[in-house]
Amino acid sequence: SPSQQKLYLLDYGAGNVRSLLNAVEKLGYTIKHIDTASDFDKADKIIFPGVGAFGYAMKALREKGFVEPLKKFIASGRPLMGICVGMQVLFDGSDESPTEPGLGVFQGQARLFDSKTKTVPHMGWNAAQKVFVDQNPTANAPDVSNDRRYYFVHSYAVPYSSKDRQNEFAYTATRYGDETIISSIWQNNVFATQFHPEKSGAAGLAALKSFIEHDLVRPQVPSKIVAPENIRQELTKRVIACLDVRANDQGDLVVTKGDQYDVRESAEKGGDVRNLGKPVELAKRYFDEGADEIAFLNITSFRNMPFKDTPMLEVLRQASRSIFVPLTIGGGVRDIVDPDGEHKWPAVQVAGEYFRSGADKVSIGSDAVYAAERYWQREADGVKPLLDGTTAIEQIAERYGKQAVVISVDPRRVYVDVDGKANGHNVIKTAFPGPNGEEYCWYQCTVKGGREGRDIDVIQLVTACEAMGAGEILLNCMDKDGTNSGYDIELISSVKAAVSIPVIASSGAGKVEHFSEVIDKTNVDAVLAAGIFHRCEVPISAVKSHMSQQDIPTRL
Ligand code: 1PR
Repeated sequence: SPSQQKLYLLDYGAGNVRSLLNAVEKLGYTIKHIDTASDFDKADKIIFPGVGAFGYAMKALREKGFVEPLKKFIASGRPLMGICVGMQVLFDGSDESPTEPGLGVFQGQARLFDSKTKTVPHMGWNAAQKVFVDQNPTANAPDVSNDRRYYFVHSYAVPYSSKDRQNEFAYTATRYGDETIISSIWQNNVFATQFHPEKSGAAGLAALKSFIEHDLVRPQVPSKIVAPENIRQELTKRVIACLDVRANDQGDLVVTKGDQYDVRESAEKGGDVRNLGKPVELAKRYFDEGADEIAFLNITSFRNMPFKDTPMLEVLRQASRSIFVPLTIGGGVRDIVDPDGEHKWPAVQVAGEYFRSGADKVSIGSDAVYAAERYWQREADGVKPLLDGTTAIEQIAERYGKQAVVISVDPRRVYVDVDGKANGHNVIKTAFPGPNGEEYCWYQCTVKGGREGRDIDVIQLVTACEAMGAGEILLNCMDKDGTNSGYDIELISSVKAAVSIPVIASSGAGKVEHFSEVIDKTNVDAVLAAGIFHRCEVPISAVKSHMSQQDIPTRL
């Protein structure tokens, strides 16, 4: 019976496996870790997660002596489920790491998506469509349904082609822009998904459950294979709930919300930090209400305590136990030193602690601004190579994959009289003139929660961060934050045009129409709001039904 079988997790130290453990527990099962090569013999079933870079995964497997035992396990006919990079490494290789061959269980090569025609990484909720019409349907098939949406996040994928006989192991395919990829495979005792079931809400839990509870051994080769052109494009626009977290004056951890970054009540009202609820409780509510992702921004980053004691680690541990959509954590992701002055935490280790506690992505604010300043300085000085691998962005992306690195930008408008470059900054003509009738502006980047402006504009920042390997831009706007007056379309359009990584629109949402407006006018990849969700003014479900009425693809 499923409850007696010995289920193992093949953890080789990459990214967030806590979500997977939590998902298995949520389904009522326990799972052990494979620690040594001999553990493979004890396992009845193995789940092989993968987060991060292909080369890192293969290297880690090799160094742990897991390559041969894993191949032997697969050959033995016992069920294996691979996830994301855990699926890709089953193939011959990936263009991501040309010198590091894959396990070669399946023929095929993971290729980089074409970023000239679309946003890369492919990030968000998409369909996984069955690619064959099974003449002998079996109850023991992986529970993946054409009608549901699954969470994908990856830059490389194995292309799907119905002509290729080798693709007979494909189970589902997914369309992303002009490309169709294999989104899950199923052959004999191996089932693997490119999407993350542990991050795909109820749909993902169902897929995982079917693997745990059945022996998913694929019967005879299928009959009719669906052509790639018949796989529909289904990627949705994500709706993200954002929680700014800090300690209030009583020392309690609260979700707060600023008005143009000022999180305190007015002096008449006592001047306290605005308290809009408890972080884990509120996040859970947003998951239940259908948020596609949740972000926690630790806005004061608790500088006066050892990093291991930062309450955000516990917030993540608790939140990830009952929330099965991606979690982002930001605030204080940089090299830090504990108050004892001894214990040093390089940014990549800070991020690692967050991932192990349940985060899927980290967001970097101030540190990204400093890194971008150094980047442009090197460029001006003609230093080669331009990238030296020392920044937090590069190191976290290298270790955990670029999809795990979000840049949180806190820009504000600076009005100028003239077109062209203002002190070398990218200037736009604005439909909303400044206080003295200025018709042009640029967006200045700030650090330290908006308290300090720097001599770098938002376009310089995002392009440098993209070059360093960032995977996504969370684009706030200090002028719009908390105003409920709508997103800054001019800002968002200019950033969206400057990068090919996903952009999240943030700051200013006040009603459902603001969400559809920013998507229609800027083609932004995701929309984020805070205040209106916290104050229950507009529920997430209302945003989504409005989007779907406007024919904007959304996960309902
Ligand atoms: O610099 O890497 O330590 O990161 C600090 C992080 O904390 C940054 O991501 C920065 O944006 C955030 N932060 C710092 N101070 C504040 C503040 O409000 N005083 N919050 C702050 C940023 C903006 C968004 C907000 C949207 C939507 N708040 O988080 O959720 O503007 O709000 P709305 O829908 O209510 O308009 P580092």
